[in-house]
Amino acid sequence: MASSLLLHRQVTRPGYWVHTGMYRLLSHSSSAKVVKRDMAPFPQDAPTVEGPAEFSRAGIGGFFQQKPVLKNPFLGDALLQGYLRRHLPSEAVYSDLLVFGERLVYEVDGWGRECETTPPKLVTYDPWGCRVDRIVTSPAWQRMKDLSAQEGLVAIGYERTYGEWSRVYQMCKLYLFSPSSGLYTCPLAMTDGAAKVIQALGVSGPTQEAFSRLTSRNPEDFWTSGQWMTERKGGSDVGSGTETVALPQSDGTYRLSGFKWFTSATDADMTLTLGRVADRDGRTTPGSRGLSLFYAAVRDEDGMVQGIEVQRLKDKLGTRQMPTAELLLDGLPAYRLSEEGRGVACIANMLTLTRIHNSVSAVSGMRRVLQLARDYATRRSAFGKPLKDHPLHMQTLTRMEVETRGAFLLVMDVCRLIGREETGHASQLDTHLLRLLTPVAKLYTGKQAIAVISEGLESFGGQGYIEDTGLPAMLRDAQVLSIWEGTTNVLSLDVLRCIARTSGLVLQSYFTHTQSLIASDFLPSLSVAVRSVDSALCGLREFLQEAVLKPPGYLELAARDLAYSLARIYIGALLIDHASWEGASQSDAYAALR
Ligand code: MFK
Repeated sequence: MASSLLLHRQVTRPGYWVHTGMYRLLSHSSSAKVVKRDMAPFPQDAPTVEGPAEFSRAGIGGFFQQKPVLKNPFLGDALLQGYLRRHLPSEAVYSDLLVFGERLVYEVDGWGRECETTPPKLVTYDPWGCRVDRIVTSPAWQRMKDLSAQEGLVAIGYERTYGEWSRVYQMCKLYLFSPSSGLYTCPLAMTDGAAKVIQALGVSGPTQEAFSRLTSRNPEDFWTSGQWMTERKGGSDVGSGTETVALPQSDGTYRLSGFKWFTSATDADMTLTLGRVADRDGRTTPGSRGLSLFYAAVRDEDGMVQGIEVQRLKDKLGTRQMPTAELLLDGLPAYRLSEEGRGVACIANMLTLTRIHNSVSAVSGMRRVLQLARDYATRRSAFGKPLKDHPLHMQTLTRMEVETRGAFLLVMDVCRLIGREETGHASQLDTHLLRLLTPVAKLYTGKQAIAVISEGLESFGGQGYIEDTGLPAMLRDAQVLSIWEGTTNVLSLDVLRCIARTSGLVLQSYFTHTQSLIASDFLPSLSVAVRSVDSALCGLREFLQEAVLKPPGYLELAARDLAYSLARIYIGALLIDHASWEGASQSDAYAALR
């Protein structure tokens, strides 16, 4: 009654005649009769004052907010350009990334959305009842595969045209690609990891073809690889959780039987996986020492899965563009690649590389949301002026920028280190740093990506929460970055493990190198930042000296904080180092000071 009165009162005010119709609808609702406008003599009922035309009938008002516009992500990234000018000043690289940036905007980004809106499906049976277990992906997902080959997104890392900087080049390209890729960077990470494992073990026999396909630029030949490590009992604890058994065959191959609980991008052509070789009596060795590494082709020549049943596709918070499946391995033909019992040690190469890819994706997500938020700040006005003129809003974006810059420099430094290692240029210090900083970068950027992207969504107000803007998917997809390829805690413990295994040498290298980054000729204006990093380094050293005297378990509890400190101090040093370069900009100096 009260609402009817209110509505009735409103019709007397200009511009609200439409409520007359609503009033009629409400007052007739008890008899379940809907009064249609064309049935009711609407003009007679309506007040004589006409409302603004723009709010009449089908009109919904004249204001429409301009959406944020994606521009060439390479051109919009001053730090990336500066970093390359400093370390890899190649005309060819510059122009490749420039052209690729255009392609991303005008072609690929739309495919990425299509991957999200057309998620993969599992077809278990054909119309005639035959079991087929076919994973059907969107045409856009297929195009991503072709594009990945054409653009050399894996190949660049193996062609090594730019020597020790080839990985940096490859990862810069992936960094541009990732937010538009519809998560295709996931299969590429595993593909790259598989190629690296195969190369490290020596390309021969069945892996010869695999290696050339994984690193091919020809879409016809290009293969992707899976990385099936996770079983129901073991996500992080691979050593005790892996139940898959490998039965030796008379021809030297194996048949794998087991259940893989998470297999990402399961439409892959091949996979690397772990299993336990059974002896003649069917016995296996428990724990990590019983695990061996296997290579398997996923499909036969007719394109049918062989020795595999796809149980179901996972229903996930994010990464919906990509099929993640539960697989029953039922006699999957496989080749053993590692020595027996050396599975974890051999797949570690894959873990290193996929963790680097993960870090690249994390920082690229931060950069993308920032680019969009910054563009939006020029298009959206509130309280009488564009968002870009609101100091608090811009301060928030600036904080995101500093975080993103720091993460970028950390990740690129790890890419630099792996490039040096792969080309035989790595010193002992580089090798130590690579081992220590890979988990540090992965865990730190994975968490920061979630924080920065979440903040980024907020900068669009309610629109950041609206599904078909494409923005919520960014946050959903970021959430996985701190989970897969080792959770934050597992990686924090990996940091402790590598410190222990090297008797602290990785830390020694860390201190030496970080100190050298801030000890080189820095600008006088950066002295505050230098002092700050220097004192944090001293604090960290003191903490570690005390920690080793504490009871066992103390460091384990501190592992996450330790890893974060390692990340933040190193980032501080990298920002100072970059800002001290002769070609640095004012923004570089500002970021270092922040
Ligand atoms: C866009 C990016 C997309 C990324 C792709 C995502 C696709 C998703 C696919 C997956 O999620 S696959 C599942 C990923 N699973 C994990 O990451 C497992 C996390 N758990 C761990 O990392 C554990 O720390 C680990 C399984 C490695 C522990 O196993 P163990 O057997 O207890 O390891 P242990 O005994 O410490 O080391 C065994 C050997 O491996 C040692 O070599 P040696 O025997 O020669 O001494 C270690 O040095 C070596 N190793 C272990 N971790 C290593 C490593 N080497 C280098 N780096 C590491 N991180």
